[in-house]
Amino acid sequence: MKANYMTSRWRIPTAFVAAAVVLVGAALVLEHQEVLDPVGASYEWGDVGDRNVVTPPNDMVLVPAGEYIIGDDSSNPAPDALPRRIRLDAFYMDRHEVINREFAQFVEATGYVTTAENKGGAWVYRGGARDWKYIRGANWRHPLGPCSSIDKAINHPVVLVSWYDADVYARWAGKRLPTEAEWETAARGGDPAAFSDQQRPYHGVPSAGTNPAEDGSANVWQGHWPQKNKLTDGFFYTAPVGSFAANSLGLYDMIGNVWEWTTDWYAPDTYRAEKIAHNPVGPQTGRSRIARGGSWFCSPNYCSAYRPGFRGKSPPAHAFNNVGFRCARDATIPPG
Ligand SMILES: [Ca+2]
Repeated sequence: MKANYMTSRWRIPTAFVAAAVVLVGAALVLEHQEVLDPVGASYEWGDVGDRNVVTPPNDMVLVPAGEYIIGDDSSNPAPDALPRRIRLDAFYMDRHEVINREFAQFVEATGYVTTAENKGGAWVYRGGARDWKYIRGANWRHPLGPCSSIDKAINHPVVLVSWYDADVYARWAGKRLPTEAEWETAARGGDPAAFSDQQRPYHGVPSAGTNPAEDGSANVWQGHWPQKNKLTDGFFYTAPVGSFAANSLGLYDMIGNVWEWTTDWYAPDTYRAEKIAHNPVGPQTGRSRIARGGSWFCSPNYCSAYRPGFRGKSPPAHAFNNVGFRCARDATIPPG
């Protein structure tokens, strides 16, 4: 009887433990489904399907000096981006976004610790109907949280970098971040005539007349967020740089993939300047820095910023897993 007693004593907790395991397991499954279904469920950071992309060199591309028109020429123009005439000196622009491999070299050389690492977390989207969430342990090495990695994404743009991180990297590299006027001019292919054709709202990026939200010509979100990402472009999160056609200057991913920090502070009236500005740099101070180009998260119903004239912005200390950067340099300094 003693044995039975012992047995029954053990059977009860075993049953409880088994039930608890089942409940916890079910909760985890539900949590998993809530966070990751119906879209994004099976994607890890760096997934590229059957794509085999050769990473282009990150040499710098010359954008010629000239007089340009910038501003939102889409069919639904943003009120803070009225067409504006500017004059720019020649400058160089990175051919592609700064990738994880490059950022890792910077960190190895300098011991730099990013804003997200110092804060202990950052803003992450990982699929599903939940919007952005602050995740502890998310940083450039862990784009979806502490259990994720960039092992498969070494040639993808670095993300979860604050404006400060991007600025320090650029100066370490002997470069600087582009101004928003430079960024937009480069995104338009450096063509003074590119603005005038209203029928070609996506001209220059990546090719005239395309709409990445429909044709997958850049890495954005095709379909209605959050229910459906058709993945016409082949990527849920970031894509390796060079996965899509370059614009007419040879610059990759000016639209989509990740937002790109620029030097300018945001002000709603920057584009209302009446005079032709020479190398405009925006206001002296502000609360948010400009970022441009939209990202893999941009869908037609949420964000829809996948055009050269859309002025994105964010507080400079915030880091998101759809924001990165590329660098620029004065043309008077030859590219190294
Ligand atoms: Ca995509």
